Amino acid sequence: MVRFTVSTIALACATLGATPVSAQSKPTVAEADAYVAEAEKTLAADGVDAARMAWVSATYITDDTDALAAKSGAKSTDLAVKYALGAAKYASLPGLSYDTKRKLNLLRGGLTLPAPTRPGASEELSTLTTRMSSSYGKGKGTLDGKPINGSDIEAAMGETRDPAKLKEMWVSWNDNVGAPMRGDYAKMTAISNEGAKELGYKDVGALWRSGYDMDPAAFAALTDKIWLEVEPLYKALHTYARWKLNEKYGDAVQSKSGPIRSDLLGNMWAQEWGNIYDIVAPAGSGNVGYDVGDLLKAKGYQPVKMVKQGEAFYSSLGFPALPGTFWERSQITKPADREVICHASAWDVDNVDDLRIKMCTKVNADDFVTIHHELGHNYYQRAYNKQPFLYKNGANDGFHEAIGDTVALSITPDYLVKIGLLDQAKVPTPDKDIGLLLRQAMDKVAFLPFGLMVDKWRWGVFSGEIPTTGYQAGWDKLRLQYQGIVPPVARDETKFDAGAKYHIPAAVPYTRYFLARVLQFQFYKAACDQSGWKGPLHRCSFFDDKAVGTKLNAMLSMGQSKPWPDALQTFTGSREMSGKALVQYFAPLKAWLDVQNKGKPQGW
Ligand code: X8Z
Ligand code: ZN
Repeated sequence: MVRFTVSTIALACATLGATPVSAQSKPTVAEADAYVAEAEKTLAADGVDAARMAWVSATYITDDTDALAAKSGAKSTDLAVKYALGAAKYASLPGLSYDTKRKLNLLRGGLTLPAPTRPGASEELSTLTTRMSSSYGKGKGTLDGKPINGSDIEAAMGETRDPAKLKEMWVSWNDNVGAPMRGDYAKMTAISNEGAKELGYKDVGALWRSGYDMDPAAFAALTDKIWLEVEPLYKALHTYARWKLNEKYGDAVQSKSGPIRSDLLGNMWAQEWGNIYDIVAPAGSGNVGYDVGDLLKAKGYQPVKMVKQGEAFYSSLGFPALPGTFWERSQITKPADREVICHASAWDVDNVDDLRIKMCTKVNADDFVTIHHELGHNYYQRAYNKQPFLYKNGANDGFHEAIGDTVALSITPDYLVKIGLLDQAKVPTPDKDIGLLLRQAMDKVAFLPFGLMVDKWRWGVFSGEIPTTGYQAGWDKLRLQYQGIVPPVARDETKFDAGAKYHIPAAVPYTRYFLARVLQFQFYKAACDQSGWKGPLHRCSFFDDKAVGTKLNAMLSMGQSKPWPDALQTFTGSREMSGKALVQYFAPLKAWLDVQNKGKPQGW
């Protein structure tokens, strides 16, 4: 299964054989050890069946696979909840070994959406989540009045420059996909909150924040602290991008001050803006001069070849080739004859070597990065496959999301020459460094406030601070506050734009991507330092560096066996997650943006 966290499906189902905590006598350390061993064995075995079920339903959506997936999900949740409740009873026992204590905590906090134990609740919860995920997978918007599926509309939002068409796609997607889910989402929230309370958490948001080897409130404060480090950079990019959009589209479409119209940014969710680099590129000589998507197309790359190219990078670091089954079982392109969930994911079906990706790959720059991203999950999964079951996970979920992105930061002009995609004569000269940095910032920096606000919204929904009657207003408020963007048309409480973003119906926590965005720069800088790179950081590619690969593998193979600061220290020497490496990478761009932005309206 997609082992982003120990999810309910990964913790799959079978007979409930856990060692019971005796009602009469106090539990003993030996009983706690046996309980953990039993849980690991049962959950590991049953997780494989659940993962197979989940794979089939995600790659072949029908009413039948929905029904089977819902049933399988409910059984997995029941089993995981049972072990979580049992774990809570042992957790404070004195004299527990380090591993037993850590694993009991992982068992207690490992569910993403817990169901309460009352009869029927897990079935109801699973039916709701399956229905929402499957509706998202089947979702369609329109372009020129004709239906267009999710992966096509995503690509079209990156390529289209006609504001009317952008608006049509944005409104139709959000109206058709998000709005109908509103009722189900409210029910899902209520039931899973009940489940979280039974496990001793205030609500589901509190459960999610508890998975970081630190006090949950301190974790929330850490994310805010990181945001403050990177916010000036985001504000500078926003000011500059708004100016360029105004130059291109005029006041009637994008005003010179205030928020940016979100459908103009080259992405359905305005989360990454790299697709409109052509609009913001520095005039004349500063421009990069190539687009990775165009290079791939010019050289006749097909999706499988793009994945092979990704694999070759990991091989160059010393990681063994992907197994033959990866190529037989992965879904690399969208099947023509059936509905699937196109949103990219990486799977480790047997927790050993049955690695797969599921994508609807397009030959463009976004998907070239996404391939490296997904493969990062797969190589992480394989690196920790000798760990005990409960440690088969990332040091924290941000680590899991950061590995492939770290590798993708190495897709520099010189690397593109090495793999034959770019002619040596077309390598951007040093005077084009600002263009290169700006292209990266449009994806990496633009994402930061989005990466933070998605779970600010969900934390608010789970805590009740954002009421059921205020879902849309709460979403729009955070989009404005953090990203400085507005929808192209007025929204009201019949809408549910949050539901039009995959991770909301699929219940995948999102703070992981915010963490990954800063962690990947920490990892990348460490790798480049290890390789002895002396030039500008953004020109470094650690392709072919076996020593970096060995050190990376040392961190990856730890899985979740130690608190994340230990893992971070293993690779970077530091125990602190921070935005400093990202800020340092973009420092020359920040200085340039500040000059461009002089005298222009700032903020929104
Ligand atoms: O969901 C993903 C990956 C799968 S874990 C494709 N990402 C986030 C998103 O698309 O919203 C990667 C970047 C952020
Ligand atoms: Zn991912």
